[in-house]
Amino acid sequence: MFMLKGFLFISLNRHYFRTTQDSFLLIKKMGDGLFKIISISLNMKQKVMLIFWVMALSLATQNCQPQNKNKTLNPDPLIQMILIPGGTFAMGGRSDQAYLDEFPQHKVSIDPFYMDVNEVSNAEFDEFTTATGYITVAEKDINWDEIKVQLPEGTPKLTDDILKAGSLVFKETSGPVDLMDYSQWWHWTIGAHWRQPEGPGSTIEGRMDHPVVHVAYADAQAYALWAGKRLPTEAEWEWAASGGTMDKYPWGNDPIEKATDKANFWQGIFPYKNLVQDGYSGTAPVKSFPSNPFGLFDMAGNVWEWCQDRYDVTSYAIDKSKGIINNPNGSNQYNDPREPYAPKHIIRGGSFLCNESYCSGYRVSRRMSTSKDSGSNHTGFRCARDY
Ligand SMILES: [Ca+2]
Ligand SMILES: [Ca+2]
Repeated sequence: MFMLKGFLFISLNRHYFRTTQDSFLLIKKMGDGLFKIISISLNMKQKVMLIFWVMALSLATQNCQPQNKNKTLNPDPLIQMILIPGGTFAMGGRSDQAYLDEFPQHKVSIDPFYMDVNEVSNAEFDEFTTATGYITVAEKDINWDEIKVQLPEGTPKLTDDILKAGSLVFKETSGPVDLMDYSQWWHWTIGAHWRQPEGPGSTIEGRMDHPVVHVAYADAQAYALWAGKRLPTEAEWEWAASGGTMDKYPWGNDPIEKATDKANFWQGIFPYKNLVQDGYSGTAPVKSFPSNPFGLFDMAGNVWEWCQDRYDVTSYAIDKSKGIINNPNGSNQYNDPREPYAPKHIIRGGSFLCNESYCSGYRVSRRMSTSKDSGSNHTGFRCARDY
């Protein structure tokens, strides 16, 4: 929704509506700054104004897009994408290891769509920022007015040094800790962002084929828009990870202790003893492990991946009540009783930090959520695209 020259336009799926008692106007966005009139009912005076509106609308929305200085960097969005076949499947908990929010299992049908073969790499994200000048959330100082609404009323203002640009970085603990207290291993690190994953002094040099990390939801969306893609829905992601099977993991049903050649996760005791039996203590280059039956790499482990959907603990129950649901795209509200003030989106697939004692994020049906403005050095994304 946006205002233009005093008129309110309602936007929905690239369509823009304006309606009054004596007129109706429907415009569809065909590309950057390009609009097509789909339906119109106007009097003569309004018709005279129409050309001006469409021109101004084009200019206004061009200013809202990441500036694309070099479109030839992404000549074909389907490069490195795979067509995922449509199908109907039982979404949700598929083993006795499933958490409460993975239930109820419910029938979902998915239309064919394209999915990135690999997690977006540092090299790919670098092409995006070079072409557009985009600055990620983690590279900007924090606006207290924006985050205080996510905190309980009366929370005192954070000090300016904490509000400086930064992100969350994992550090192993020296020994066993309370696994409910994630502040033991997650550290707010000023100066940590995608080019400096471990903070000042670190670099992605030599890691350009690793997945990009420290991306917030808005960063992933901005990249996807530039690439002519979008984020997958949670249902698309689960269907894609399943490879069309009802197996527990993207690699099949081989137990986790025999899967060190299947995915990048944590072997040993979290968060202080990483045995690195899979060869990687942190991120691995994308495609380092075998693909799943649909040809997708790292659907289990390496980095968590953002999905479109808002996190709402009730969304599966609501979807189940509708019978077989086609292409669900999640809830229209944020609803996590554990963190009621934080707008959280779904992340999927687990990371190099996942193991059996903590999150088992590499299971196909495992759901996790994170605040939309938070990045960390184990969260990235991949994109989807309509067929
Ligand atoms: Ca590992
Ligand atoms: Ca992954």
